[in-house]
Amino acid sequence: MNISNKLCSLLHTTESICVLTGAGISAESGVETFRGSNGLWSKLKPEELANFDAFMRNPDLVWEWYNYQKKIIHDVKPNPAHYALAHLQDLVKDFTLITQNIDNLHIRAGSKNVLELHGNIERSYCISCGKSVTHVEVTLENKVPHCSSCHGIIRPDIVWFGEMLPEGVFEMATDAATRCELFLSIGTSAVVYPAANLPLIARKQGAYVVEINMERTEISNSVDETLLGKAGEILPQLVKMKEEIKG
Ligand code: BV8
Ligand code: ZN
Repeated sequence: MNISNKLCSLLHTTESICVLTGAGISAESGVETFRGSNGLWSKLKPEELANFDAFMRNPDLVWEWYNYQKKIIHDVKPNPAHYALAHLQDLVKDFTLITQNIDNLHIRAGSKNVLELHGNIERSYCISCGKSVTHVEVTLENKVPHCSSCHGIIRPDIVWFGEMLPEGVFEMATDAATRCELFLSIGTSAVVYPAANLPLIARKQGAYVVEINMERTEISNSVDETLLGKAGEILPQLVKMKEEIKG
């Protein structure tokens, strides 16, 4: 894999790395992406599923959709890309991992203090009293779980289109993007905001921004370097370089 001298020397020296991941980092685990040729959204329309009104109109359908995603996620494992980032965290003093993914695979790979911009499929909460629920009983007949305290409807703890990101999470992500020396944008088409702003915020303050993706994206013209290829192949090589330097 050929990388620029600049990236090579940064890997030597930097102690401040910020990473943004998208669905592409989980693709090699067998989790479908959203916007690729056979992506999830090519079959289903996000506006019909991933928004609050759609949920209130048809909670059964939305729970069916998330249970389908949950089943896939329970059957897969983190891949070398997830493990490489978990290892990189131990090699760098100031390391922040920000993910748009809801699949919990970074946490399962051992990453700590992950900033989950769009929530996590393993968590749910009651829309009436806000009670957080980790494991919902969704039976065939009653597809929509109800709160044991107030009997309100329970929803997935996932940020839908038009919803605010979790309190404080985007602010911490922005802080990390603003102070890092090296920013890695991995496996994201960079079309969803405000997440897609983060690489641009990093670039604006002078970080070296590297995109690791299977294809060029909306931000390819605004980053310093694009490494085209699979995250599961590229990341272990980059982390190995960092490790050799650390000795
Ligand atoms: C908000 C949860 C503030 C559901 C998701 C017009 C213009 C700009 C913005 C907007 C607009 N209209 C509305 C908006 C705002 C909207 C938005 O950005 N819309 C876009 C789509 C136009 N954003 C919001 O609504 C956000 N909230 O703005 O709140 C607010 C609130 C109220 C009023 C005013 C303001 C909330 C966004 C959260 C949406 N929720 N998901 C669910 O997941 O079920 S977004 C969804 O897309 C996923 O979370 C996913 O993470 C995210 C981004 O997708 P990617 O991760 O990038 O995945 P994708 O498939 O697109 O790309 C994968 C890439 O990987 C590809 O490039 C592929 O080539 C590559 N790849 C594949 N394999 C590999 C690989 N790369 C490396 N290795 C491989 N092996
Ligand atoms: Zn409740």
